[in-house]
Amino acid sequence: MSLPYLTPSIRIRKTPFSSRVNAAGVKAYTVYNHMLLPSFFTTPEEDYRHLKSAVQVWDVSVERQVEIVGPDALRLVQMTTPRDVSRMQDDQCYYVPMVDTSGRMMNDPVAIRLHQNRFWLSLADSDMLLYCKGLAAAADLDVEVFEPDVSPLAIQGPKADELVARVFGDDIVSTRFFRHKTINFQGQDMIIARSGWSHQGGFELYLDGSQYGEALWDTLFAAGEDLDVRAGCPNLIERIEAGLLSFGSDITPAHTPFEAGLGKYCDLDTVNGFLGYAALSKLSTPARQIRALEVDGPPVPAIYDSWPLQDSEGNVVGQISSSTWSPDYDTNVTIAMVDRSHWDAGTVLMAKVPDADRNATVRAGFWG
Ligand code: THG
Repeated sequence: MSLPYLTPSIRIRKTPFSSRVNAAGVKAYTVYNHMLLPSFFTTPEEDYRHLKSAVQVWDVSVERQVEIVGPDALRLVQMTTPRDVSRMQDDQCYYVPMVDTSGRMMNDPVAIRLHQNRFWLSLADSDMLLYCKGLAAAADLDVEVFEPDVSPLAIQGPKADELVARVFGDDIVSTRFFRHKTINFQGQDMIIARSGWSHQGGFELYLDGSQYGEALWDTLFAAGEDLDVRAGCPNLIERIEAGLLSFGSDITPAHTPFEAGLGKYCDLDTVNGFLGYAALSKLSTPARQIRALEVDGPPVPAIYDSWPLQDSEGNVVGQISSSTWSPDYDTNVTIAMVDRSHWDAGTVLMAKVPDADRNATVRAGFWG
């Protein structure tokens, strides 16, 4: 595979783990929240095989945190999301759509409640720090809003529990899905949650202090040598199979959370103080929505621009936004936005793949 170069620059931020990621032989990077995110280490296929059978350590520092702390912290978080965060426990994480006053998606972070008056928003790729600072200033809220020196490191794969047990103990392994506990590393407390951008199981450890990054990385690799622990990263194939949406690709500021398939995180009956409430209430019946589609034929080429989906008369009724060959399901797996008229499972559409027109069948759900 030949790839275009990414020119390094000071503007593109390094992470506390970059020296170790480079030493591990990263083959390609992308940029996310103005920071380097590894794309693959061997090939996407080999990374995928290994992720599904062993354990990987992922530098996901790009999941930058917006910290919101102070008496109005809950109020500010609630202004940004239709998910009701009022009953969130202080060891809890919520997947939350962040939605503007026109009812459109701005981001889809993991919100983490650390204390009653202290939250992190673990961002996808858009500048929500600026939005949150703007709201706090305009509404004269009693909060501080800033990006802390916190960088998530994900530990993912079927052997993630074993690795975490060895390094941090069985009590940490007992953490439930989307709950967090506190570990201590070299005298520094850090949050660890059972979460992560794969369906292979595992944890996200929120490195608290860049100066501990390399030592933390080395500790995990030393403890996991016989588990074949390797450097990894969010994997294109596995995340499409799992139906994990990528903000900026599958969902954009053009879409409502209902179109994004995130209606189950919109608590319009109970939410109080969400700024997009009036607009979003009028948009609760989507005209198009995220779907999993299977595309016929040999492995599809890499996708750089979305591929139109047409009906039998040639009308455009949707767009494929993510696409790849799946070795395990022996087909091309894709994520698309499809019009209501054509979104029922079993509907066959024509995908305008750059190399050929191909049949694409709407599925009832994702693969993994
Ligand atoms: N972890 C953390 N921060 C993140 C991500 C992450 N920031 C960027 C990006 N990923 C945000 N987007 C998502 C998308 C999906 C999920 C998490 C973050 C996710 N979804 C579960 C699923 O679909 O299986 C459901 C979660 C739930 O229902 O509670 O985990 O990965 N820290």
